[in-house]
Amino acid sequence: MTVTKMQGPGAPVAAEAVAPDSALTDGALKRFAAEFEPVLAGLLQPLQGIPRLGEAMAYSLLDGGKRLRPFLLVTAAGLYGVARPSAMRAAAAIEMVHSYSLIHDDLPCMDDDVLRRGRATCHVRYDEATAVLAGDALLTAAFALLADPRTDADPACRIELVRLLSGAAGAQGMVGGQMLDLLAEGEALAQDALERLHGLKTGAMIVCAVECGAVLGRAPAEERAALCEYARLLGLAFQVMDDVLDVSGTAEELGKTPGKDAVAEKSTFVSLLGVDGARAYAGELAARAAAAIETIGGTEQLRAVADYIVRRRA
Ligand code: GRG
Repeated sequence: MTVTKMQGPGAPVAAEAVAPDSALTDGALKRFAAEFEPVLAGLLQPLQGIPRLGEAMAYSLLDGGKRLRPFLLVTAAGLYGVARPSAMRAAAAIEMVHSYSLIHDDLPCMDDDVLRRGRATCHVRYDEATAVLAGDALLTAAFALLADPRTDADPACRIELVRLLSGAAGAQGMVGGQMLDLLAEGEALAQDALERLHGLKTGAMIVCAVECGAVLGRAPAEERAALCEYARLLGLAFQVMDDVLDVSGTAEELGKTPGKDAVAEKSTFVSLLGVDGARAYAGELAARAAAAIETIGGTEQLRAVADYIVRRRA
């Protein structure tokens, strides 16, 4: 990827900060998803005893999605040599919370969508009550996974993981961001307000994924902080590109309904900056994200994710 020097606020960023090979990440993500799938299915299996509920949980959790947050967690943990089964369990917890948020976001009382990951949303395939319960069950299962000694032998580490996930998922994170998003429908938001909203709604869980990897790895404090800053910028770049794809992608490419932001009269990075401006901003953010971890050894793969984020088509 050719990265232009950033135009906006913040320090200038060297183009070399971004690892060049975005195909590497595409292939690596797909390989990771294939390895992650049976782990996720195995962890879900004991929770599937209740008819319909278990099916709906599996329908929404398995066989789909980019698995970006789990990939980030496992890759960050890998920097510090964390045992893969431990990292995979924490990654499964993050993906369960992500999956719950998508189920609830698609409900008629929220985004009212019928298409997710290229197929019917959970409430369309089952019914609203089942979708609410499947989301609730995935959310609560995530914390049980993190609290289990098989995730990490040290209770202090497990408590820290639980603290991070509850913070990122709740009122001071994703749920708070979702509320701001609902309140903002029909309102013209300034860029700083839009960034705050998305920092909570989308960014908090991305930061949480990377930080959980650092916590499992007992990363030194300054490296943990740098990884969090990388993830914050990455999360924002991800959201800016989500807005771009909402106006430029097709339902077939995205696996979800495009054009919904305009219908809901939402402020987006595209409405504020235009499509080209938003793309350029996402590129700047990705370069800054990569630069934040440039001095940490072994971070090529994480830096390549920043490139992938701005090139993704779904
Ligand atoms: C309902 C509590 C609650 C929260 C909803 C995450 C969220 C908050 C809403 C999802 C709606 C949305 C389109 C958000 C923008 C960015 C985002 C989180 C996209 C979906 O994540 P991907 O692209 O999805 O990683 P996959 O399918 O790849 O897992």
